[in-house]
Amino acid sequence: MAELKVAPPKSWGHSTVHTACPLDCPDCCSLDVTVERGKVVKIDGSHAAPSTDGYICGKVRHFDRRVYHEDRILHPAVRKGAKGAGHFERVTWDEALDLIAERMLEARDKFGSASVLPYHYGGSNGVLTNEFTDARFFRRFGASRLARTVCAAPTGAAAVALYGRMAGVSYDDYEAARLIVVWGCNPSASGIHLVSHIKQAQKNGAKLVVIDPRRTPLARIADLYLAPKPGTDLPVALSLIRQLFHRGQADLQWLASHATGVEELRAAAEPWTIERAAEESGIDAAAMRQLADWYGTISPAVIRCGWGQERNRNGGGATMAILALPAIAGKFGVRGGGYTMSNSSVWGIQAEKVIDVPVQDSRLVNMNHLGRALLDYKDPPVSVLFVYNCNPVATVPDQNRIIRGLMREDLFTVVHEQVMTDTAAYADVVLPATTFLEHYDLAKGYGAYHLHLVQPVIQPVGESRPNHDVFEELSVRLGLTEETLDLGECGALLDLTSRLPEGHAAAIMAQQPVIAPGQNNPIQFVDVMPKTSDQKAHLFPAEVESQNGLYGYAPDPATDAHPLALISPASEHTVSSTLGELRPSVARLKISPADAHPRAIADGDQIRIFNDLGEVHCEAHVTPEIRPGTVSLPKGLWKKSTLNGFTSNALVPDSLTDIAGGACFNDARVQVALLARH
Ligand SMILES: Nc1nc2c(c(=O)[nH]1)N[C@H]1C(S)=C(S)[C@@H](COP(=O)(O)OP(=O)(O)OC[C@H]3O[C@@H](n4cnc5c(=O)[nH]c(N)nc54)[C@H](O)[C@@H]3O)O[C@H]1N2
Ligand SMILES: Nc1nc2c(c(=O)[nH]1)N[C@H]1C(S)=C(S)[C@@H](COP(=O)(O)OP(=O)(O)OC[C@H]3O[C@@H](n4cnc5c(=O)[nH]c(N)nc54)[C@H](O)[C@@H]3O)O[C@H]1N2
Ligand code: SF4
Ligand SMILES: [Mo]
Repeated sequence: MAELKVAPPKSWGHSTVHTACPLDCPDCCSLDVTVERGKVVKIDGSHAAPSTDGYICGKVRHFDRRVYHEDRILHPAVRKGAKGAGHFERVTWDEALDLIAERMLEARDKFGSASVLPYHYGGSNGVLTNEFTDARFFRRFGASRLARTVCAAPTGAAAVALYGRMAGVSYDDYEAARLIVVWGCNPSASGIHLVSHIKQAQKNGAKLVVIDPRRTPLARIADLYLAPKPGTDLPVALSLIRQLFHRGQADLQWLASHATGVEELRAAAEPWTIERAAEESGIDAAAMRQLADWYGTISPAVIRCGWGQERNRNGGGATMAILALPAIAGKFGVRGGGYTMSNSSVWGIQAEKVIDVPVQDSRLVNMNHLGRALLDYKDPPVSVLFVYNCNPVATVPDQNRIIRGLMREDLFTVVHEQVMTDTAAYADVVLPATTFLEHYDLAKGYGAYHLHLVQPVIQPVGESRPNHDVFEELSVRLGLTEETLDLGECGALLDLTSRLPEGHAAAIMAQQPVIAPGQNNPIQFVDVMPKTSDQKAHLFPAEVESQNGLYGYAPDPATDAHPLALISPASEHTVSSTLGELRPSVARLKISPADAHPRAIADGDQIRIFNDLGEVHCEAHVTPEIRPGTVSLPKGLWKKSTLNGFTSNALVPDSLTDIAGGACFNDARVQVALLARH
């Protein structure tokens, strides 16, 4: 492997630095960042990655507001005063790290090393800041393991089971489709670079179908819009499958040679007539028949499957049934035909090689059960909680239980963060973290097929440090390692990318985004095959454990007291809760006129949303853009964005999805009432 050294940009005067956006977004944009006298003055999209096409979202264009925000954590600090009050006193890095090392050793002596719980999700979602030196550190220590299930657990399990995570249809190939089905996905907020290709396909004559309880921007321009009750996609998809078989539109010949489990899936779909699925989902039966008709007759047809349909008790089965559709209808094998789910695994990056410590057999904690883990787990109790890359008070189910857990006087909480989040306020020690404009990372798209080098464009703000510095230093302090990895050197970076041909690794280091080898614009079942044992689609993967039985349906959890389904989808203002500090005003609950009028709620009124788990006070946005029976609050709100300091997750149960232990954000069932007139 070539010896390459990554150096920070030489000139800290006026310069434009090429880098990439690693945030949790499918698009993985290439960026040009302008720096003047060491400060970021402009962030823009570049043309280095074709899919970026020179433009980026507003969130990252203004990311400098986070970098220099008054809530930015500038130095390590220890708690002064009550937990959660947010009062801290500055200490040095040495003092902070010594204290953390001391408390970890104390916890190990008293309760065993599994009493330390690392708690993290994507953070900036880069390859080096995530499941890397952090994993090495916690494995060496023998800490509890975390099942990272807050997102994409059911969709990931479904995609693995059916197709071994086959690479998906690329964004630009949507222009070749004649029928596009956008299912549980809102790319206008969550991955904007797909939208222009969908619009171009429409200009080329393609039909667009959107399946979403909310009228999203794409739903507004769709040829057919289906608004299911949240959590009912499984019957909808199964009824389409049934209809395809009954109308002779299942591609039996293709299925015979490329799929297994066909008869079992057919049997599972058989009870779901269009009428019964329409009744269960609240969709008009004629609209469902229209979709079945189009999907049975129009090719190429592509499904953009998102994550909206996974976040409920049926999320895994629903995603499996949706992903089975292109196989049943014989949609693979042509450009613009098939599906796109997540492309996150196409790189085959092997961080394990560098981590070099096997996964320990220690206690496994499902991250959706954080509140329970903190309050109820006894053997051993959670004594040290180490939060990084995550803001669980804002983003994880059952907010009240989590807060009660974080208030435990005998819990020692470390939070490594960029800004003073709602979670950091409960820390015993806060450590300042760099942003992606201040450290090295590798960014890989999970929609776009790009892998880029992320490099520091400015010096770390304040005393902030990247994750690997913190974990490597702590490893040394705890006597777990002698040698530390310097990510300014290329070694670790290149090792991670060593599955790439050498030229590609060198290109990445030279700031050229690299496209997944052999997987740019793949035609499914031609250029890429399922990564299953026999390269076939496994339509009834019996090894999958489902709480409902495979393709089994669990009914709506609504009650008379809490009849409304609360969803909390991605908004264009934040990435999960990242940038939530910049949200200026009180959040608004989308509620349909049909639900608002009987409750005497008018647009702009102050309202309470409540169930047995909690209560949120905010304002009403009365709009026909949400289906009756469903209400919607933005995902990722901070406490300051509501009137009483609680957000959607205060109303979300910590029940788990049918498959893979995922979060059931959209199984929150609530009542809404007037609080005060506008
Ligand atoms: N701007 C922005 N971009 C983001 C993010 C963000 O927070 N903000 N988050 C990033 C992350 S972490 C992820 S995982 C992705 C998520 O990307 P998406 O999947 O596009 O986002 P979601 O908002 O979770 O869900 C998509 C849609 O599903 C709908 N929905 C909710 N429940 C159901 C249901 O039961 N059935 C159906 N059919 N639809 C339903 C919602 O109304 C929403 O419009 O986006 C990423 N990109
Ligand atoms: N109600 C509801 N809740 C949801 C969802 C929903 O649909 N509804 N969606 C869920 C989804 S899809 C996801 S992916 C999760 C995400 O939930 P989280 O993992 O909590 O994601 P973020 O809110 O983006 O918080 C990440 C934090 O990491 C910090 N960070 C970023 N980079 C670094 C770094 O390099 N080092 C360190 N130490 N910290 C860093 C950021 O400042 C940020 O505060 O939220 C989930 N929460
Ligand atoms: S968040 Fe997504 S759209 Fe915005 S710059 Fe990053 S990759 Fe691009
Ligand atoms: Mo996510």
